[in-house]
Amino acid sequence: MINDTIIALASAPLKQAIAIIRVSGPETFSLINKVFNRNILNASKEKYFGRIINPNTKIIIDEVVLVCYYKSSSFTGEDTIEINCHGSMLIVNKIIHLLLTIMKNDNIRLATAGEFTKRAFLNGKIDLLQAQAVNDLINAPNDEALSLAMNSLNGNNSKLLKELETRLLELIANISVNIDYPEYDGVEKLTQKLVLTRTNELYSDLLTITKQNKIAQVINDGIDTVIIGKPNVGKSTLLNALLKENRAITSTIAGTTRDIVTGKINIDNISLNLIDTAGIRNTNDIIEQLGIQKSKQYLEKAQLILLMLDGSNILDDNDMLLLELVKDKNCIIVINKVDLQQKLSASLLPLSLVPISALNNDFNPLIDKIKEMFLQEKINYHNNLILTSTHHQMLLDKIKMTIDEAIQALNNSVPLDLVILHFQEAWDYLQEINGKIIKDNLLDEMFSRFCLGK
Ligand SMILES: Nc1nc2c(ncn2[C@@H]2O[C@H](COP(=O)(O)OP(=O)(O)OP(=O)(O)O)[C@@H](O)[C@H]2O)c(=O)[nH]1
Ligand SMILES: [Mg+2]
Repeated sequence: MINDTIIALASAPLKQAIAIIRVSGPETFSLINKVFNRNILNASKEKYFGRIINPNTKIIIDEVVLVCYYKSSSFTGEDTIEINCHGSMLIVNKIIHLLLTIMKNDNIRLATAGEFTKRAFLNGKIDLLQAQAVNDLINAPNDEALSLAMNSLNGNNSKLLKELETRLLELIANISVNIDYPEYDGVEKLTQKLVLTRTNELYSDLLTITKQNKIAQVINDGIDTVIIGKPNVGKSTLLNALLKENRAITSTIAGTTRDIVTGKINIDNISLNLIDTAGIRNTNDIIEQLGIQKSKQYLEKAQLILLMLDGSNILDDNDMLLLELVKDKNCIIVINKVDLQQKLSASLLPLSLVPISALNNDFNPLIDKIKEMFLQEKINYHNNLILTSTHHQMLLDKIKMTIDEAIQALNNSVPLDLVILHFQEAWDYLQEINGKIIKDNLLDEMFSRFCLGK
């Protein structure tokens, strides 16, 4: 309930120098006033230094600084106080427990994940794209993702969404006028032509936006990358080299890795969600077979496959089997162990090969290749609407589809009063993106991905 007063630890639940407890909602000031040694009810200061005291036992819990935000000046749009206390979880828990129990009021409760941001949205302090940006900002894995989130948080993205809205509205208006005043001869033909030109432009811009969103998704979420190859080619050595730690066991014995091993890396603006797998070969070892089965499952889900071959050996049947397996997939063929004398004959392989030496940390050509594949096009986030939530991207796809249907209809000279229905449908999807049409469960779903206290 929006009338509840909510409480949460906004900093990490760790031992640290200072912890911040956030309180927001109508009872905020009266609640804190009960446990603070100074009266904050009629004051208008922004900061207070004082003590949190249990009024029943008179025991001092901590010395704190209160940062007070009055309704319109707060992030949530409600009365909010941030209690800066000493960063001991024991103190934090005592303060939160006191706040939850002292007024014996059921409307004072712990916040759910993302509830502060949800309130900021419901109270009109930020729109849905900016709310999403708050979460993106916190979770940004690299500099580019940070810039994307900042660009959305500062409202530029919302401005671009509005521009899209205006264009769609103009189209709807144009057609409506035609439908309402059909008496002028030839008006319908004129409108049809004008609307078709504008709709084509809109569609082509939607295509660009979709393309750019795909890149943004890669930047934000990383690329699910699976390393495969027959045993002993150096898959786990590459994983360790990329992660700069000995995460997976490596050895000269074929069949060392039995299960999958994962890790995340950020190199420049590329984030990889790496999965090292059991070497794929024909084997009678049952455990190894299970591992191989798993490797094949991950292969199916991967956005990128690194198929590793051993450059110091000739190709064998196991390699050929793997090459066949990845034929139609998004794959880079990595030739490892280039530090050794090379025996592998490239003539049997596809043209583009990436030579590396995992053992010597010599993998830059691989990173360059990945960048070339995924980040060839730069994101122009000043001019393009970037939607990072999957739900918003799905809505954008629906808009694109609907606009395409409108184009087909216009090309087939379908009467305008039928064509307009497509535009109206697109309009509804757009309203869902900007949060003007709210589907309640979706809102909950979106904010539940946030951290507590945010
Ligand atoms: N000279 C050289 N040796 C390497 C290189 N990469 C890996 N090796 C060696 O090759 C052997 C096998 O490496 P692993 O990383 O365990 O191979 P794997 O592909 O994970 O093998 P499985 O887990 O059995 O499928 C180890 O002795 C590594 O030190 C390399 O670039 N150069
Ligand atoms: Mg291995």
